Amino acid sequence: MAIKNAYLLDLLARTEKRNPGEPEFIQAVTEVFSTLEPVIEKRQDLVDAGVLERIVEPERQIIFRVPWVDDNGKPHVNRGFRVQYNSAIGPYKGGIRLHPSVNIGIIKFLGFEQVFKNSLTTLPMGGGKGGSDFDPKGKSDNEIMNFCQSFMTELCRHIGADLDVPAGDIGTGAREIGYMFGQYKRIRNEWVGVLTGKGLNYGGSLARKEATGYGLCYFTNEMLQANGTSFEGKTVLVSGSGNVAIYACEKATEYGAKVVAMSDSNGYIYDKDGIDLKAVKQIKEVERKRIKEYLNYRPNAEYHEGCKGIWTIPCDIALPCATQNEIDGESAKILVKNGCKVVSEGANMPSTPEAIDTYLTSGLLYGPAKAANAGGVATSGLEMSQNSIRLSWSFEEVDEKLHNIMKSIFKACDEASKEYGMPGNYMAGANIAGFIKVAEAMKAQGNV
Ligand code: NDP
Ligand code: 2IT
Repeated sequence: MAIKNAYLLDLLARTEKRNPGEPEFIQAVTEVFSTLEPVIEKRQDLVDAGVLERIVEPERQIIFRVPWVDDNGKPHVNRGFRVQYNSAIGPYKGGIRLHPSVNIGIIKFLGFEQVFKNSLTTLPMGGGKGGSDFDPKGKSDNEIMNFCQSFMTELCRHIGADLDVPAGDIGTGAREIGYMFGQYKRIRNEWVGVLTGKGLNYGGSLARKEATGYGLCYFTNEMLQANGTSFEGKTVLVSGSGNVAIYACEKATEYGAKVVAMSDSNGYIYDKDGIDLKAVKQIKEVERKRIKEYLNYRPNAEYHEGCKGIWTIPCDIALPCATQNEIDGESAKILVKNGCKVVSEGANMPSTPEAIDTYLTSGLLYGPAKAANAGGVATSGLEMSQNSIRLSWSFEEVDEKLHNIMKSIFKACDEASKEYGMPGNYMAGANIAGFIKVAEAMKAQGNV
């Protein structure tokens, strides 16, 4: 969607100039701005309070050296990041990404998205994100531990249970959170809920592991039902085969859909009879191997090199759950040509602007990431609550709360899209609903 408003265009140009070499950050800001025009026309008070100028500038950005030693005694140096983006409605909250592609622009875009996402969850959480260009692939447990301890040795000065609460993201799961939590506790000499996604026997929440994927399907189910359809009997593509992808596949299958493809950064599997999720869990969660191993379990399935090809498989519903910009304009057009009617995002910003334009002009149901994948951080919020009251809730209790949160997120997106004259454009609805709550809190707290 093109931006026409002169004020927004000018601020976007200034933001681009101040953040050179950060295309993903500019992409995320541009998308949000493209939907805010009707809001700033109605809410001059928010413009006058300088909210937009402040919202494109993170409150604090921390960059640090992470030295560690591999199993052969060789020293390595990575770069660590924490962007404490916005604390208007609660402590900074957001994951830690460990992937060689990580740089300040990637972490800043993720932090920016997190602000609006966390606002949509209905829970009191600000937005932040962190990570490192460390590549966990092929590393031993000992090397992962050395890295995580070094990373936390610096990070622990900047976070806290009421200040900034990191969690998992790409490359950071229960193992990494465990090592980071141990190091925090050792240095600070306090046991507090400073990280979420912890193990179940030391303060983790039931259903956190499943939450992003389940939440994605809960949100998508609401969107489907509001438009007179359902998951039942639909053919679904799920990209990725990590935490989000696995539990999206599980819940979509429970809802009566058939997931026929999954992927990793090397290639994708196509199983026309429906993915055997037990095999995927064994390969990915237990053995930490590549998705092509799937053929050892299901010899009739196909494996293809390269990740883009997954979007050429005919489907009704696409659930991108791997990484940013994984669906470009060309892939979006192929999806539409093959009959895809729904794209709902488990990953953060998985669709390029050209892809989003294709969804909107082709009349697809489009569930944008900051609404559709908010179930993970929402359940992290529930983990924080449980840590604070020193109790643990049952799986059913957490799952029910998650389900209700996802319903309310869909309702907020739907209502905002209608109120601001773009009915059915849930991207606009999510941006607007997420923005207004944060913007009002910022205005109320003065120019800080
Ligand atoms: P995982 O590390 O568990 O899994 C990531 C998956 O995506 C892997 O299959 C990985 O393949 C694939 N992938 C990663 N980078 C690329 C790439 N550059 N190209 C192709 N495939 C890639 O991460 P998560 O499942 O936790 O995260 C997936 C997405 O969901 C991310 O965008 C994340 O920000 C988002 N998200 C995660 C939440 C969570 O709670 N974990 C919450 C909300 C959003 P390979 O193994 O080959 O690298
Ligand atoms: O992108 C995300 O929302 C996450 N990686 C989860 C963050 C969290 O704090 O649980």
